[in-house]
Amino acid sequence: MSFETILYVLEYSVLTIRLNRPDKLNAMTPTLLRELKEAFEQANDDKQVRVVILTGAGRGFCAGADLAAASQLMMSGGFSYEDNLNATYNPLILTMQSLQKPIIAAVNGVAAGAGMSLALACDMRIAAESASFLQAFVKIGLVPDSGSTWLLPRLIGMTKALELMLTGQKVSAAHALEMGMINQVVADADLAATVSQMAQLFANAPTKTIGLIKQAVQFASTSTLEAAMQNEAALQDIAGKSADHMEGVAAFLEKRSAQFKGE
Ligand code: T3D
Repeated sequence: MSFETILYVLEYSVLTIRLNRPDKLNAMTPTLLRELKEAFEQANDDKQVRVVILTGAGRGFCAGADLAAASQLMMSGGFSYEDNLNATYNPLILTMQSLQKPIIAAVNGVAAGAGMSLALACDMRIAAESASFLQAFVKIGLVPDSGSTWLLPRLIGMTKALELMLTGQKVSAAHALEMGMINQVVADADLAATVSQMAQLFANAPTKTIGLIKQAVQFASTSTLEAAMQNEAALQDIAGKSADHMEGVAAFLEKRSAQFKGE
Protein backbone atom coordinates (compact mmCIF):
# COMPACT_ATOMS: atom_id res chain seq x y z
CA MET A 1 0.00 0.00 0.00
CA SER A 2 1.47 3.40 -0.89
CA PHE A 3 0.59 6.63 0.86
CA GLU A 4 0.76 10.32 -0.12
CA THR A 5 0.72 12.06 3.24
CA ILE A 6 2.32 9.58 5.63
CA LEU A 7 5.41 7.37 5.59
CA TYR A 8 4.94 3.73 6.55
CA VAL A 9 8.21 2.02 7.42
CA LEU A 10 8.36 -1.50 8.84
CA GLU A 11 11.71 -2.62 10.23
CA TYR A 12 11.59 -6.12 11.68
CA SER A 13 8.62 -5.89 14.07
CA VAL A 14 8.66 -2.13 14.57
CA LEU A 15 6.38 -0.04 12.37
CA THR A 16 6.97 3.70 12.19
CA ILE A 17 4.13 5.83 10.87
CA ARG A 18 5.37 9.35 10.17
CA LEU A 19 2.91 12.12 9.35
CA ASN A 20 4.47 13.75 6.35
CA ARG A 21 3.25 17.30 5.71
CA PRO A 22 6.14 19.08 7.42
CA ASP A 23 5.45 22.50 5.82
CA LYS A 24 2.05 22.56 7.52
CA LEU A 25 3.23 21.00 10.79
CA ASN A 26 1.54 17.78 9.64
CA ALA A 27 -1.96 19.29 9.85
CA MET A 28 -4.57 16.69 8.93
CA THR A 29 -6.30 16.80 5.56
CA PRO A 30 -9.06 14.36 4.58
CA THR A 31 -6.42 12.31 2.70
CA LEU A 32 -4.11 12.16 5.71
CA LEU A 33 -6.96 11.10 7.98
CA ARG A 34 -7.96 8.32 5.59
CA GLU A 35 -4.41 7.13 5.08
CA LEU A 36 -3.63 7.15 8.80
CA LYS A 37 -6.66 5.00 9.56
CA GLU A 38 -5.72 2.60 6.74
CA ALA A 39 -2.17 2.41 8.09
CA PHE A 40 -3.36 1.47 11.58
CA GLU A 41 -5.75 -1.12 10.14
CA GLN A 42 -2.91 -2.62 8.11
CA ALA A 43 -0.73 -2.64 11.24
CA ASN A 44 -3.42 -4.50 13.15
CA ASP A 45 -3.72 -7.17 10.45
CA ASP A 46 0.00 -7.61 9.86
CA LYS A 47 1.36 -10.26 12.24
CA GLN A 48 4.88 -9.01 11.70
CA VAL A 49 4.02 -5.68 13.35
CA ARG A 50 4.40 -5.87 17.15
CA VAL A 51 4.66 -2.17 17.99
CA VAL A 52 3.78 1.08 16.23
CA ILE A 53 5.60 4.40 16.58
CA LEU A 54 3.60 7.48 15.57
CA THR A 55 5.62 10.62 14.89
CA GLY A 56 5.80 13.68 12.65
CA ALA A 57 8.16 14.82 9.92
CA GLY A 58 9.89 18.18 10.40
CA ARG A 59 9.47 20.40 13.44
CA GLY A 60 5.87 19.52 14.32
CA PHE A 61 4.08 16.41 15.55
CA CYS A 62 0.64 17.43 14.27
CA ALA A 63 -1.14 20.82 14.22
CA GLY A 64 -4.63 19.29 14.18
CA ALA A 65 -7.18 19.73 11.42
CA ASP A 66 -5.84 21.48 8.35
CA LEU A 67 -7.77 24.72 8.64
CA ALA A 68 -7.27 25.65 4.99
CA ALA A 69 -8.78 22.33 3.88
CA ALA A 70 -11.56 22.67 6.48
CA SER A 71 -12.47 26.17 5.36
CA GLN A 72 -12.57 25.01 1.71
CA LEU A 73 -14.94 22.21 2.70
CA MET A 74 -17.10 24.69 4.61
CA MET A 75 -17.24 27.08 1.66
CA SER A 76 -18.22 24.29 -0.69
CA GLY A 77 -21.52 24.11 1.26
CA GLY A 78 -23.33 21.27 2.99
CA PHE A 79 -20.38 20.66 5.33
CA SER A 80 -21.21 19.39 8.79
CA TYR A 81 -18.61 19.11 11.55
CA GLU A 82 -20.68 16.39 13.15
CA ASP A 83 -20.76 14.27 9.99
CA ASN A 84 -17.10 14.94 9.31
CA LEU A 85 -15.96 14.01 12.82
CA ASN A 86 -18.12 10.88 12.83
CA ALA A 87 -16.83 9.82 9.43
CA THR A 88 -13.11 10.55 9.82
CA TYR A 89 -11.53 11.61 13.14
CA ASN A 90 -13.67 9.44 15.43
CA PRO A 91 -13.12 6.13 13.59
CA LEU A 92 -9.39 6.90 13.48
CA ILE A 93 -9.17 7.43 17.25
CA LEU A 94 -11.23 4.28 17.89
CA THR A 95 -9.00 2.29 15.53
CA MET A 96 -5.95 3.44 17.50
CA GLN A 97 -7.51 2.70 20.87
CA SER A 98 -8.62 -0.77 19.81
CA LEU A 99 -5.33 -1.66 18.10
CA GLN A 100 -4.16 -4.98 19.51
CA LYS A 101 -0.59 -3.67 19.64
CA PRO A 102 1.09 -0.88 21.60
CA ILE A 103 1.40 2.57 20.03
CA ILE A 104 4.19 4.91 21.12
CA ALA A 105 3.80 8.60 20.28
CA ALA A 106 7.22 10.09 19.59
CA VAL A 107 6.18 13.71 20.03
CA ASN A 108 8.84 15.59 18.12
CA GLY A 109 7.22 19.04 18.15
CA VAL A 110 3.94 20.83 18.64
CA ALA A 111 0.80 18.71 19.08
CA ALA A 112 -2.26 20.95 18.69
CA GLY A 113 -6.02 20.41 18.54
CA ALA A 114 -6.84 17.01 17.10
CA GLY A 115 -3.06 16.51 16.77
CA MET A 116 -2.92 16.52 20.57
CA SER A 117 -5.85 14.06 20.60
CA LEU A 118 -3.75 11.78 18.35
CA ALA A 119 -0.94 11.80 20.92
CA LEU A 120 -3.41 11.19 23.76
CA ALA A 121 -4.87 8.18 21.93
CA CYS A 122 -1.46 6.47 21.88
CA ASP A 123 -0.50 4.13 24.70
CA MET A 124 2.84 5.71 25.57
CA ARG A 125 4.01 9.27 24.94
CA ILE A 126 7.67 10.24 24.79
CA ALA A 127 8.28 13.90 23.99
CA ALA A 128 11.28 15.88 22.87
CA GLU A 129 12.18 18.76 25.22
CA SER A 130 11.10 21.28 22.59
CA ALA A 131 7.68 19.66 22.00
CA SER A 132 4.51 21.33 23.23
CA PHE A 133 0.84 20.53 23.59
CA LEU A 134 -2.19 22.75 23.12
CA GLN A 135 -5.92 22.30 23.14
CA ALA A 136 -6.09 24.79 20.26
CA PHE A 137 -9.81 24.29 19.65
CA VAL A 138 -11.08 27.17 21.82
CA LYS A 139 -8.73 29.59 20.03
CA ILE A 140 -10.79 29.11 16.88
CA GLY A 141 -14.16 28.85 18.64
CA LEU A 142 -14.39 25.06 18.57
CA VAL A 143 -15.05 22.42 21.21
CA PRO A 144 -12.27 19.88 21.92
CA ASP A 145 -12.87 16.81 19.77
CA SER A 146 -11.34 13.56 18.52
CA GLY A 147 -11.55 12.10 22.03
CA SER A 148 -9.84 14.94 23.91
CA THR A 149 -12.74 15.45 26.35
CA TRP A 150 -12.60 11.74 27.25
CA LEU A 151 -8.87 11.12 27.15
CA LEU A 152 -7.37 14.25 28.72
CA PRO A 153 -9.31 14.29 32.05
CA ARG A 154 -8.52 10.60 32.47
CA LEU A 155 -4.82 11.32 32.07
CA ILE A 156 -4.39 14.53 34.06
CA GLY A 157 -7.64 14.97 36.03
CA MET A 158 -10.58 17.28 35.48
CA THR A 159 -9.06 20.42 37.00
CA LYS A 160 -6.07 20.66 34.72
CA ALA A 161 -7.89 19.23 31.68
CA LEU A 162 -10.57 21.91 31.88
CA GLU A 163 -7.94 24.59 32.38
CA LEU A 164 -6.12 23.54 29.21
CA MET A 165 -9.35 23.23 27.21
CA LEU A 166 -10.82 26.54 28.37
CA THR A 167 -7.65 28.59 27.90
CA GLY A 168 -6.00 26.85 24.94
CA GLN A 169 -2.67 27.58 26.63
CA LYS A 170 0.47 25.96 25.26
CA VAL A 171 2.04 23.43 27.63
CA SER A 172 5.74 22.55 27.46
CA ALA A 173 6.87 18.93 27.41
CA ALA A 174 8.30 19.33 30.94
CA HIS A 175 4.97 20.65 32.23
CA ALA A 176 3.08 17.87 30.42
CA LEU A 177 5.29 15.31 32.20
CA GLU A 178 4.63 16.98 35.57
CA MET A 179 0.87 16.71 34.93
CA GLY A 180 1.11 13.02 34.03
CA MET A 181 0.09 13.63 30.41
CA ILE A 182 3.19 11.97 29.00
CA ASN A 183 5.58 9.22 30.09
CA GLN A 184 8.95 10.78 29.44
CA VAL A 185 10.76 13.90 28.17
CA VAL A 186 14.15 13.60 26.53
CA ALA A 187 16.61 15.93 24.84
CA ASP A 188 15.58 16.52 21.22
CA ALA A 189 18.66 14.68 19.98
CA ASP A 190 17.78 11.61 22.08
CA LEU A 191 14.15 11.21 21.01
CA ALA A 192 14.66 8.66 18.23
CA ALA A 193 17.03 6.49 20.28
CA THR A 194 14.82 6.54 23.39
CA VAL A 195 11.70 5.67 21.41
CA SER A 196 13.56 2.94 19.55
CA GLN A 197 14.68 1.42 22.85
CA MET A 198 11.11 1.32 24.11
CA ALA A 199 9.92 -0.09 20.77
CA GLN A 200 12.46 -2.92 21.07
CA LEU A 201 11.06 -3.79 24.46
CA PHE A 202 7.57 -4.08 22.95
CA ALA A 203 8.85 -5.90 19.86
CA ASN A 204 9.95 -8.70 22.19
CA ALA A 205 6.87 -8.60 24.42
CA PRO A 206 3.89 -10.99 24.48
CA THR A 207 1.97 -8.92 21.92
CA LYS A 208 -1.33 -10.77 22.20
CA THR A 209 -1.33 -10.15 25.95
CA ILE A 210 -0.48 -6.47 25.42
CA GLY A 211 -3.60 -6.18 23.25
CA LEU A 212 -5.66 -7.83 25.99
CA ILE A 213 -4.22 -5.46 28.63
CA LYS A 214 -5.27 -2.46 26.52
CA GLN A 215 -8.72 -3.97 26.15
CA ALA A 216 -9.04 -4.63 29.91
CA VAL A 217 -8.02 -1.12 30.94
CA GLN A 218 -10.33 0.53 28.42
CA PHE A 219 -13.24 -1.64 29.52
CA ALA A 220 -12.53 -0.88 33.19
CA SER A 221 -12.54 2.87 32.62
CA THR A 222 -16.29 2.86 32.03
CA SER A 223 -17.39 -0.12 34.13
CA THR A 224 -18.07 -1.10 37.73
CA LEU A 225 -15.41 -2.93 39.76
CA GLU A 226 -17.44 -6.11 39.52
CA ALA A 227 -17.79 -5.91 35.75
CA ALA A 228 -14.11 -5.01 35.39
CA MET A 229 -13.08 -8.10 37.37
CA GLN A 230 -15.38 -10.34 35.34
CA ASN A 231 -13.84 -8.94 32.19
CA GLU A 232 -10.32 -9.47 33.59
CA ALA A 233 -11.21 -13.08 34.27
CA ALA A 234 -12.48 -13.62 30.72
CA LEU A 235 -9.41 -11.98 29.18
CA GLN A 236 -7.11 -13.90 31.53
CA ASP A 237 -8.59 -17.07 30.15
CA ILE A 238 -7.52 -16.01 26.66
CA ALA A 239 -4.06 -14.90 27.82
CA GLY A 240 -3.70 -18.10 29.85
CA LYS A 241 -4.13 -20.19 26.69
CA SER A 242 -1.55 -18.23 24.70
CA ALA A 243 1.76 -19.71 23.57
CA ASP A 244 3.54 -16.74 25.17
CA HIS A 245 2.07 -17.56 28.56
CA MET A 246 3.40 -21.13 28.28
CA GLU A 247 6.77 -19.75 27.22
CA GLY A 248 6.81 -17.19 30.06
CA VAL A 249 6.19 -19.83 32.70
CA ALA A 250 8.66 -22.30 31.14
CA ALA A 251 11.33 -19.59 30.95
CA PHE A 252 10.78 -18.69 34.61
CA LEU A 253 11.09 -22.30 35.74
CA GLU A 254 14.16 -22.89 33.56
CA LYS A 255 15.76 -19.65 34.83
CA ARG A 256 16.21 -18.18 31.33
CA SER A 257 14.79 -15.16 29.43
CA ALA A 258 11.48 -15.73 27.71
CA GLN A 259 11.41 -15.73 23.91
CA PHE A 260 7.97 -14.35 23.20
CA LYS A 261 6.53 -14.76 19.71
CA GLY A 262 3.57 -12.44 20.18
CA GLU A 263 1.04 -15.27 19.98
O1 T3D B 1 -14.30 18.20 11.18
C1 T3D B 1 -13.33 18.89 11.48
O2 T3D B 1 -12.43 19.21 10.68
C2 T3D B 1 -13.21 19.39 12.91
C3 T3D B 1 -11.95 18.96 13.51
C4 T3D B 1 -11.25 19.83 14.25
C5 T3D B 1 -10.03 19.35 14.90
C6 T3D B 1 -8.99 20.40 15.17
O3 T3D B 1 -7.86 20.00 15.24
S1 T3D B 1 -9.39 22.03 15.39
C7 T3D B 1 -7.81 22.78 15.75
C8 T3D B 1 -7.00 23.01 14.51
N1 T3D B 1 -5.65 23.41 14.81
C9 T3D B 1 -5.33 24.63 15.20
O4 T3D B 1 -6.16 25.49 15.40
C10 T3D B 1 -3.86 24.95 15.35
C11 T3D B 1 -3.44 26.00 14.34
N2 T3D B 1 -2.02 26.22 14.38
C12 T3D B 1 -1.43 26.96 15.32
O5 T3D B 1 -2.03 27.47 16.22
C13 T3D B 1 0.05 27.14 15.19
O6 T3D B 1 0.43 26.84 13.86
C14 T3D B 1 0.86 26.23 16.15
C15 T3D B 1 0.69 26.77 17.58
C16 T3D B 1 0.44 24.79 16.05
C17 T3D B 1 2.37 26.34 15.78
O7 T3D B 1 2.77 27.67 15.68
P1 T3D B 1 4.14 28.05 14.97
O8 T3D B 1 4.31 29.53 15.16
O9 T3D B 1 5.21 27.18 15.48
O10 T3D B 1 3.97 27.68 13.43
P2 T3D B 1 3.14 28.47 12.31
O11 T3D B 1 4.00 29.48 11.67
O12 T3D B 1 1.84 28.95 12.87
O13 T3D B 1 2.82 27.29 11.28
C18 T3D B 1 3.76 26.85 10.33
C19 T3D B 1 3.03 26.56 9.04
O14 T3D B 1 2.06 25.54 9.28
C20 T3D B 1 2.25 27.77 8.54
O15 T3D B 1 2.19 27.65 7.12
P3 T3D B 1 2.87 28.76 6.17
O16 T3D B 1 2.28 30.08 6.54
O17 T3D B 1 4.34 28.68 6.53
O18 T3D B 1 2.57 28.31 4.78
C21 T3D B 1 0.86 27.53 9.10
O19 T3D B 1 -0.16 28.17 8.39
C22 T3D B 1 0.76 26.01 8.94
N3 T3D B 1 -0.22 25.45 9.88
C23 T3D B 1 -0.08 25.29 11.19
N4 T3D B 1 -1.20 24.74 11.70
C24 T3D B 1 -2.04 24.57 10.67
C25 T3D B 1 -1.42 25.02 9.49
N5 T3D B 1 -2.03 24.97 8.30
C26 T3D B 1 -3.29 24.47 8.27
N6 T3D B 1 -3.93 24.01 9.37
C27 T3D B 1 -3.35 24.04 10.57
N7 T3D B 1 -4.00 23.53 11.65
